[in-house]
Amino acid sequence: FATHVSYEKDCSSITPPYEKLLQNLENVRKYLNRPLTLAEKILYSHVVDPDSSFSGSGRIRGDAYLQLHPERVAMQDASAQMALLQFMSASLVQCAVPTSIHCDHLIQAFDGADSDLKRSVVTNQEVFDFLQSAAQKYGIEFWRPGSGIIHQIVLENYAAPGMLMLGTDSHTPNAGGLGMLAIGVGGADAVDAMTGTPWELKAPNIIGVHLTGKLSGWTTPKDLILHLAGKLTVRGGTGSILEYFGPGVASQSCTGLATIANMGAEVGATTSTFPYSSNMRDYLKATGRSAVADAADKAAIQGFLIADKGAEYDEVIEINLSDLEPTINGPFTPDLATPVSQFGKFIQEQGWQDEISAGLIGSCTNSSYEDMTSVADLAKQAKAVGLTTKVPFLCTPGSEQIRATMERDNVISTLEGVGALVLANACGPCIGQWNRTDKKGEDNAILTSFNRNFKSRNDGNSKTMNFLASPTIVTAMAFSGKLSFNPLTDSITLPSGDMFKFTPPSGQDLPTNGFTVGDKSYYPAPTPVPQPEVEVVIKKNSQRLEALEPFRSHFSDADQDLELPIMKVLLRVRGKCTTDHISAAGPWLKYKGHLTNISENLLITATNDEGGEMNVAFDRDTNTSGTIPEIAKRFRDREQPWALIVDDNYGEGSAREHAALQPRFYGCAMILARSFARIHETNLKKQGILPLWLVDKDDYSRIGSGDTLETIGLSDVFADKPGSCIVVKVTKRDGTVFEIPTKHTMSLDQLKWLKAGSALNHIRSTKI
Ligand code: MIC
Ligand code: SF4
Repeated sequence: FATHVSYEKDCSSITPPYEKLLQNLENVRKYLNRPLTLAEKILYSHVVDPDSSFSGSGRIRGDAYLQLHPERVAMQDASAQMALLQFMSASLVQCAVPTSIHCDHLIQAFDGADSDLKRSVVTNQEVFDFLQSAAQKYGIEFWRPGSGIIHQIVLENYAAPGMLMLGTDSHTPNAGGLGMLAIGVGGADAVDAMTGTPWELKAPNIIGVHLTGKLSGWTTPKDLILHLAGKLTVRGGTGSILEYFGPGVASQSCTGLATIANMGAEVGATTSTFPYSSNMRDYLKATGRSAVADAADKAAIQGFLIADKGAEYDEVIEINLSDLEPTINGPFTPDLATPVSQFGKFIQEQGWQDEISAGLIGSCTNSSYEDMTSVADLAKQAKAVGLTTKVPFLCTPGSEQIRATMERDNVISTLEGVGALVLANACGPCIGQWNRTDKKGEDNAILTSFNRNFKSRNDGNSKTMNFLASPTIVTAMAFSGKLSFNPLTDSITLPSGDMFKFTPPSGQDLPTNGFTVGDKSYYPAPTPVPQPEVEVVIKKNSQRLEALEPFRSHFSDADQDLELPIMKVLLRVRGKCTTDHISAAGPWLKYKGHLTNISENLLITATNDEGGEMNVAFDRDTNTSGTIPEIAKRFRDREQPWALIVDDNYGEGSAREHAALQPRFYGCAMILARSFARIHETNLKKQGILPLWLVDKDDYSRIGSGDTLETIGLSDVFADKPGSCIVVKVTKRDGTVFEIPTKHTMSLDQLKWLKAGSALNHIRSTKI
């Protein structure tokens, strides 16, 4: 249908340099004489020096380290603080690439958009002042509190087919909905791009996801990714890009593709992308970027925005969209997938209560116009028979543009008419900023259309079972109040005794009357000019912000002994340990810019495998125990370097670099894992912690707290001796000694960070 274009943006700084990228790609093709996948084309065309990266004879995917030039950086208010504190210590006058800051994570959800926003601005004033002054000084686009969630704003304003972007948040891949590569990283990686230092990435493998068939009825793009998460598990995408292809792509709306790409983070994928489609073009036009659409059309004709014929994937997953049904994932992990038709039985088998205590829709994952109009369709059907939602029903629009368009098109009034509470355009309950007053400490179940459902995430209550579903399933369930309700087959009994059954929801992917931008004051100037005279505001004695002291190198004489100092094991962590376990969010979000204060939460929800208790560590030197931060601090005060022994997929979840900064701050030098999550492993390296993989996963249980660890062979790795590897010598408390083999993934550049004490120390030494 025709979409009214309500405005047109200045696209000069947001159109990818297609001609240059195509030229680079020609250069790359000289070396790689084979058809390339779409993701390879985008990635390799951003390599700084194709001659040195591709001229060798080795494998690229899964092996080669690529030095890349991303075109843009986006940061949210929680992670931007550390990123900027690090950027500032590089002493540059401006950012090397266009960069934006988005105030979204720090906004609380108490009683509704207006008052929540006002209150949050007051309580976080000093942080927002800091971010805004840094933005002015370095020429960064600053999106004020209330403007919306980073990923929604990026999709609406900055994303473009074929672009390479970094964001300091794990759901940055959301922008892949526009056929680009958007990668979630820690702040220190963003600083690479912001300082013009090539950003390094091990070339990912490419998993092809072949889509056939068509979604229909209640099944949405969210169900596709919930289903895929069940298949791949939270580790299945590690080290890989998910590249979707096949006839099923073209029928998806651009925002639907963004939902799928968003949750690629939940399976550990580096990012997700899709071939350029007419729906992407329509979305670009509807969001005021016709110039980008025209340029992308041309680049597509030149073959840039699709895979080459015959391109090979490392693995292909087949999904027939016609076979999918709505899916509900959880609780406590995003990969426990149950089709809605089986869900009632699943709940019964587990012996869980059948009651829902709240329904939450929106967030960066699911707040498109299509999502909101589909939900409004259900609300209208329910209203017509006199129903309101049975449980609190909260809605967080993804941006001011979405909110204002919803308001103009009566979507908000429709939702409010059935009992919804519309919250500020921000992360809110998705990141534990939900001031929930009921169910404290009680067993209960909530349904959300968000992307992540680790324990305690939304309301701080570890007994809240949190299930993920599409916005329409969440809504239908909120009307029924029961987990066992299947809206495809079941009816709700009305007070009159009549039965009411929803007809499948229908939404509209783009508004017929165009988007309305809403409050224009939220928009920053398109290319702000750096103002070096501006002073970055850090209040004296602030409890929220603290300048960063460089970490000391582990090596006292860097030219002599390049083994790590002798370490004690602080703790062996049991099972799932996400970045939420390592550095909790919720009330701690306020200390994101203050390393000393936030470090008080180190691993407080991690389980000690020796004894099975949460937040307990043993100090074997004094035969005492304490909380994990207490004992870690003791080690630091004794100047005793320490190590952690951890389980599979350590550091799963977010891009939160605090999860690496905090242990380093207390003196951690090495982490031995059964396996690591990608972003977190890089974050550790950046901050000067050596991540090592256990070759034999059973060695995990042979090492315990108080044991002494020494590296053997690290100096050979530094010297790049062929075949070198790192062995860890373990001395048990009873004096028994044995050695265990490990694997490392350090590139030569990353070794320089370890030697210098952190990547930033290294950058600083090269920029001076
Ligand atoms: C999340 O969804 O977990 C967050 C909060 O957005 C994090 C970022 C952070 O902790 O700063 C993420 O996904 O990276
Ligand atoms: Fe915000 Fe939640 Fe999206 Fe993270 S996942 S960016 S907390 S809305």
